[in-house]
Amino acid sequence: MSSAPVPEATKHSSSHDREIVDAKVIVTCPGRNFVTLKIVTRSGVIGLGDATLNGRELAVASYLQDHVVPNLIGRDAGRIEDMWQFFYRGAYWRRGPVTMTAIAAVDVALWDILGKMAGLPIYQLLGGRSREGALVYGHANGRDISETSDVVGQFKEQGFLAIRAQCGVPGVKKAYGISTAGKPYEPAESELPAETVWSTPRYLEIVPQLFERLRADHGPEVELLHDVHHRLTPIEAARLARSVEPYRLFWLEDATPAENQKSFELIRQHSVTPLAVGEVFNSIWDCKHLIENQLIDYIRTTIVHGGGITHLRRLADFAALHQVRTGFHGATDLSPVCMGAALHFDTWVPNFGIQEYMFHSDETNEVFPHDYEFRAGRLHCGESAGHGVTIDEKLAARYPYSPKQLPIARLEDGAMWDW
Ligand code: KDG
Ligand code: MG
Repeated sequence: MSSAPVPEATKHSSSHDREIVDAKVIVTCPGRNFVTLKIVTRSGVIGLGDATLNGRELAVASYLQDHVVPNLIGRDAGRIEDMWQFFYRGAYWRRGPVTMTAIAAVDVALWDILGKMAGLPIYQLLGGRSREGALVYGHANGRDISETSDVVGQFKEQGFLAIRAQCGVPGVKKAYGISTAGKPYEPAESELPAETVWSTPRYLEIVPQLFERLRADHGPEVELLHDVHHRLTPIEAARLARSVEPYRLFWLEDATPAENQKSFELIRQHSVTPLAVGEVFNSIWDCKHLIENQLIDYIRTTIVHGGGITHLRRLADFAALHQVRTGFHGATDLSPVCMGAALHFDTWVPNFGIQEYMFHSDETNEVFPHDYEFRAGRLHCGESAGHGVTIDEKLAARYPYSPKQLPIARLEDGAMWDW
């Protein structure tokens, strides 16, 4: 009796084929530093995961190299959940940005492998499409209000429906988010942290003026966002959130540091401006109180710094119970590998809000060819199996690591402040 033909997908997914035979950490600097984990199975399927933590790249590379890679060899790449639990629950020293970024790199590489073995894009593995494209916001910044307004106009012309706006603060040297003339904004620019000076009174004066002008120049429809970047105390944040209410922001981001999650109660008591937070979080525990008490509207923790697709799926489902939507971090220090994975997630997740989108440089895009594309205000993930982002390793090797750290901020009297 002849046996029935084995379906293609089954043929490619025996645990023997899925055995991990190689794992490699690739550090490259095509314009800025990126760390990528490459996992290879016995059947030759390759999965990639982003492991970039801005200014701390080599700490993650070493965690991966010394503590993760030796544990990967010989394991079944198809046991994604068990692998996540192994690296999270199995580690006595758990959580923290370095560990969770390393776990994310493994997790995303395994989802990439699973997609390639199944012949399906990751959004299909997650449960299929919830939307046609992910609404994104770009970054308009200018040295003063007029310049920022002009840049907002340029983004609108390019088709952006949502735009984050930042402007220089008179009397403040190197305000957050403002580039040196003509260049895209990149915060990590020197080998040791650059020192910036912060003035809350000057900042609180200018921001409402900025948004008043943007609404006057650009009308009511465009979605406007703003990032405080952790600079205010809770009561100052409440004051800012209230003062920009007439200009209907899509969100006010990182209005105060969130180590003490309860501090957001103070902002909520005073304002209906929507709040976003979480790009520096790395676990569901960092936002449990914020979400359960509906103190925020958008959670920004993203794939690469939050333990990968497996953990973010859990976080997004928990957020959905409380009407909190996703708004993933997407600065240029997260590699195209993270963006590819994030866009599959955004395409699936029911409680999607928005996705941040800064443009990677041409060199970065050449090292990381990808199939996602921007059309009419939205990013669309591709249909390739996996997450749709690859790496040109020969080209990557031509860009050696270049040490760079994020700046620090001091008050005008010299005391350290939150950057
Ligand atoms: O590495 C730090 C940057 O990713 C951060 O400063 C960017 O706040 C940021 C944002 O919202 O993109
Ligand atoms: Mg931010």
